[in-house]
Amino acid sequence: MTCTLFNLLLLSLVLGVLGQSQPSGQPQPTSNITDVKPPAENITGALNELKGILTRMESILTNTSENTRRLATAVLHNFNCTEKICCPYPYSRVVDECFYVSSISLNWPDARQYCQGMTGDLASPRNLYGLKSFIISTAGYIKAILGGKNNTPGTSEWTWMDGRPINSSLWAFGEPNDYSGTEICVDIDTNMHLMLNDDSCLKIQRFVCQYYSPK
Ligand SMILES: [Ca+2]
Repeated sequence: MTCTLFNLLLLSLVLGVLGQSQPSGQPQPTSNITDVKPPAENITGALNELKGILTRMESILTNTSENTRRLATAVLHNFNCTEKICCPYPYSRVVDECFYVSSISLNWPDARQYCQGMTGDLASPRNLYGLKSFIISTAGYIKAILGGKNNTPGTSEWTWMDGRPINSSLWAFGEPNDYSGTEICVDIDTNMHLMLNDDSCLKIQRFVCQYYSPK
């Protein structure tokens, strides 16, 4: 009897608990859709994922830009070019200039005509030591005509073909000396550290042409 009473009390207690935890069978009110809000952790996760995507895209674009730059540099180098100038055959690129060292020998006026026939002129190097190194590596230690001249003999107004004054620190020791009294044309002696010399325009020598890209 005692056991039966205990069982009844236990059953009542369970039913009471179930009655509190579950709805009474009446339909629950439906929430308005505008009241539905995504959990904050989902928004944070989506933003982090988007941030990761943007970071990867930025990395891809950066690598693409760098690879494009390297490709352009390689193409320019392959075609004997820099960003400033391309050197068509038979010119060679020396720093940012294009030079050709002749195998034949001519006097200064004929050498200039030869260079102009190659869409160039006698060399007016901005990087004289670069040109000197190029001459030595391709032709050895030689003397060669350059595009420098004194258009007003008897003065020190030495200029390159492009009109720039010739730097006086580049003359060889004792030059220009106008030794023959007719030395108004410039040549280079690659044996010398200071390498420029005034010489007769009629002296037959090898020469250096320079190419100028069309403007
Ligand atoms: Ca001289």
